Amino acid sequence: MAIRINVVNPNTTLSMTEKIAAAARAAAAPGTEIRAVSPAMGPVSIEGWYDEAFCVPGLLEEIRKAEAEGFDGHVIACFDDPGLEAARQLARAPVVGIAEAAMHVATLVAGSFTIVTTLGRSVPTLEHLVRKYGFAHHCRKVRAAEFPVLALEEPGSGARERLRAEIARAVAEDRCEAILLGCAGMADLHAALEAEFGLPVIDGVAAATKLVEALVGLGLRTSKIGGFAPPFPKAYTGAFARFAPR
Ligand code: 5HY
Repeated sequence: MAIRINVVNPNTTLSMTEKIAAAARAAAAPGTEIRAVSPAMGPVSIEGWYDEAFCVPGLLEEIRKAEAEGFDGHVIACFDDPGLEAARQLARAPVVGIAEAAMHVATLVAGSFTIVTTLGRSVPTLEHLVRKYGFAHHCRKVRAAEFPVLALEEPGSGARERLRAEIARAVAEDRCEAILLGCAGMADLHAALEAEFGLPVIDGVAAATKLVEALVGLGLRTSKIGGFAPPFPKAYTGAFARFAPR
């Protein structure tokens, strides 16, 4: 079954969008078309609550456009899962965030997991998601390797070495049975890290891509009888006028 998945990198760094696209395509089934985009506006990287807030309008615009183009499913490719519920209000197709996807997949192959992300200021957001999604009993720890998101785009930045060192500490200290890569910019690293550390190392981009394929294959679409019903038509004023629900 040929399906089309809209993968949105909510930050506006196109090299990361390409890396995310490659990871999604590597995971996708032969008949699946991956189209990866960034919003036309917003933060170049998402590091904490404020960046996350300002990535959402542009993200939702990409979801709305892809729905009009008839895409079969959507992936939100940022480990903060920004705008996930608002996107589900706009979409009939399934919408899967990479953090939620990674956590679900992890608990099917491991009894516990540690998340390793970029900066310490992103840790509270991810700890919130762990509780929100119901994985507090599985998550041993959320760790930060302490490098900025865009260091993953810079060869020689030392980001990979810091990530490996933090994973080594997680394996030694946390009694975790899997590692979740807590940033979409790490998507190209999971195979090498799994080989090095000898436990499942889960990339949320691949996990979300396969879960969207599974949901479409099950004939499941976003429920419209409750919180994910379309937003009520109303006026939005000022710069947000064009985002008004029609
Ligand atoms: C992400 N930030 O996946 C998150 C991860 C983080 O721009 N893409 C980003 O480090 O908060």
